[in-house]
Amino acid sequence: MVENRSQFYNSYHEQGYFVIRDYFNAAEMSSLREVILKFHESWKKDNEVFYQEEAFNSSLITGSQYLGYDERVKLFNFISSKKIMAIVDSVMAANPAFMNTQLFFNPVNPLQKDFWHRDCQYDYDIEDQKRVIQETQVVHFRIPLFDELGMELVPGTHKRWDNDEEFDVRQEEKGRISSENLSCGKKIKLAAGDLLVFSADMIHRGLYGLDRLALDMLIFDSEGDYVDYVDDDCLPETSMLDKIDDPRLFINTIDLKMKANALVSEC
Ligand SMILES: O=C(O)CCC(=O)C(=O)O
Repeated sequence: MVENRSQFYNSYHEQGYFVIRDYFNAAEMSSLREVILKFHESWKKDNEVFYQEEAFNSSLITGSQYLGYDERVKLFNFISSKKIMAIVDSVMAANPAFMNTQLFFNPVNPLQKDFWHRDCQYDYDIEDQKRVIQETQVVHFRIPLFDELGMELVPGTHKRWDNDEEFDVRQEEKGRISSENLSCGKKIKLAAGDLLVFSADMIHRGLYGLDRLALDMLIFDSEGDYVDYVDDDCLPETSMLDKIDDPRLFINTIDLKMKANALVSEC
């Protein structure tokens, strides 16, 4: 694992991603699937129109709206399990913090196309996007629950700015559209049990098809200014913390929230 750790670190920092095949065993996958499918079925019922018309993901999976106390504890324990923390620690700085979870599925409308983007483009203008990709990053840990076509990524774009083709396609400039193919796109097919780690700010798109249902965990470096993105309800309740084997990820976020709240009340 020590050798692998430096391989993971190098791949992530040079390419912006890496995949570990068959990382989770059948028992781990079946236990995860049980909790996630319970969430997904309830979420779909509650969001019927959105689901039918345009959705391709849901979020806040660890929140209290669709899962009970024990199911949430189980999910928190999966997210911060030894296996996942070993990978988090191999690619991230000293104090990784939990941001959110998302669940990606196929849109109901078969005409809806998968699209290229950097996550930061929804929050920052162009000049700030250029800055943000050079600073602290948010990392996606993606776990497909069923075999899927996976993701398409443009290696190296977690640290470099777009070329003209990439920019025009993802920003839909000069008559281009974000679902067009990119010449440097690399398709990463994924199977249930694989783990894909990739930078949220690299140019990427999910590939629709097969029985896609993938859990994404978003983790950020505590040095980054991301705590405002965290929904309190997605964090473990205080009474859950001693039921979580290694609650570091959540405690780091809770500490950041407390500091942010203290600053607001000082002003
Ligand atoms: O799978 C998808 O549809 C998109 C995934 C994605 O963009 C992300 O995880 O940030």
